[in-house]
Amino acid sequence: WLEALGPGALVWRGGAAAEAAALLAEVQALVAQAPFRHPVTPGGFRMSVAMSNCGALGWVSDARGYRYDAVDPDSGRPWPTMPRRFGELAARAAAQAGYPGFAPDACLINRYEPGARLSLHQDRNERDFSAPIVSVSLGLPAVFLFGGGRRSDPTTRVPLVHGDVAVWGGPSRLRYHGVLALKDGEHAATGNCRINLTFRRAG
Ligand code: MD3
Ligand code: FE
Repeated sequence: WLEALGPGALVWRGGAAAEAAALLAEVQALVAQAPFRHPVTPGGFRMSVAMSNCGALGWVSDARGYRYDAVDPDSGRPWPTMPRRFGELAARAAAQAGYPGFAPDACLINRYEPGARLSLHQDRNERDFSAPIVSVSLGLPAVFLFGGGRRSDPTTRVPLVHGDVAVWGGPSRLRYHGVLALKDGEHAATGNCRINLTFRRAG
């Protein structure tokens, strides 16, 4: 079922549950080619979330800044191809939310281990903010923080569990957001971590 979060933003509860195992098998194959790493922010901090990418473009961060790049800086090779199943799920979710024709060219794969968090930020490295962002949660549950147009705006807490698919577009596309520190736990599908797939039109 669909749960509205705000203008242009909703969660499709359980939207990926039926194919979660297949998605995680794809993740395993992808990170064999482009292993998880902890990016360093331009300010010099090691991120607690481990990341990889697939698709034509991947999100990278280093001392020079945040950007999308076609090449994995750790290997010098292009990012692995986005599995067909990934793009189709993202497009299906976006269409249900009122964004037909979503064709993501970037999939960021985030791995949260207990204690890992993502502080409040905006996603603004993409070229075109008219495309939504679709995110798929797998494994351990997390608490998502959904803010407003300014960092100081109040936030609401949204629980995201295994199989949930969220779509953020339109007036919500540039809202501040983050993820609270992951609680320790064990999930049958992922063990002691949460995997989040974030689909974007970046180029
Ligand atoms: C709301 N990832 O990678 S995805 C990120 O769970 C990121 O790994 C989180 O934020 C995660 O940048 C949350 C959900 C998300 C992504 C983009 C948004 C929510 C958003 C953009 C605007 C508003
Ligand atoms: Fe984000």
